[in-house]
Amino acid sequence: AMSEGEWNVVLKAWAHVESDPAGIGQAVLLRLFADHKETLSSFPKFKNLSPAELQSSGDVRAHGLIVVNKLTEVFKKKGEHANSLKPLAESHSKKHKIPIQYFEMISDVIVKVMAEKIADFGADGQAAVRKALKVFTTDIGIFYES
Ligand code: HE5
Repeated sequence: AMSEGEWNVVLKAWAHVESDPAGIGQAVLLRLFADHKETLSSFPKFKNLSPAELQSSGDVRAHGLIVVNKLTEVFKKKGEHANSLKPLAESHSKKHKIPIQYFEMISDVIVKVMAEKIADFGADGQAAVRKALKVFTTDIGIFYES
């Protein structure tokens, strides 16, 4: 579990993400599709787009915003997030059929994109965000199995 102090480090770094949630969300999805091409086939709306079309797609940007906003909501709960995660886990496992590994992939990508975009995202900030995303993914995974 995460300490109060670790959650506060996460929320301080995440405040930079909240200052441009659509831009960061778009960058995260584009990097996910570039680094882990298999994830693109989970998106019926995106899977037939070329790399150039993905770059300029308003739908990709809109979905990036939805993903970031959900993480903002979850992180602000500082671990008391079970009630938020259940519908998210059920839609991803049953409806969208997203392998849990894709949550690990997007977690790595989020930390990479943050490291590129945030000037003062040091080792402690990166470690705290990585840990928060690990808790998030583990707790989603519990609902996947049940
Ligand atoms: O589940 C929903 O709401 C509870 C539907 C909207 C939604 C989706 C859909 C939300 C809020 C999220 N995703 C949030 C979210 C946070 C984590 C980091 N997602 Zn999501 N997703 C949706 C993730 C992680 C994640 C990894 C992958 C490969 N997600 C996906 C894929 C995915 C897909 C295919 C959809 C369905 C909507 C869509 O296709 O939008 C263009």
